[in-house]
Amino acid sequence: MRTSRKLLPVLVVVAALIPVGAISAGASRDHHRVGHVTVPDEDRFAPFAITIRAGDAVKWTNNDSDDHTVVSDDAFNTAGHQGENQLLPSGQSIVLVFRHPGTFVYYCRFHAHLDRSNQPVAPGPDGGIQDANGNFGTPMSGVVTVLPNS
Ligand SMILES: [Cu+2]
Repeated sequence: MRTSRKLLPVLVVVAALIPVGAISAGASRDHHRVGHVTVPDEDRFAPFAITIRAGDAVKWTNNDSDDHTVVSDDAFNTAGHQGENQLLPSGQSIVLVFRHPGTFVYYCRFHAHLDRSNQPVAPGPDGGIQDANGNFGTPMSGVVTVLPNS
């Protein structure tokens, strides 16, 4: 206890000598910006494509009454998070931080599946939602582009 009381004035002086710029640079390294993707009250990700910088995060929020998922399409992913397979329950959010540049292609496994070329395709009559024109819609998928943090 006596030792720490003696050290306190020294620590205050040391802290005062650290340039303000060094403190804010350290703080900004931990504070990443967040890009937002929502599921509106229908089976799609909005926006479909989002661009962020390395070190930023993407937050998916499900505003639909149904549960959805965020599943990595590993054939195309170069931005990390290979094997990602997360439930995105109704009314909830998930966050992924992207540490390096590349692309993160993803889909919802409840409302799309991958064809032989690893492209997300609509589930069709076995689970798709048919519109008035008889179409099963756009497969529920999206892409995150991560640019270098320069
Ligand atoms: Cu879905």
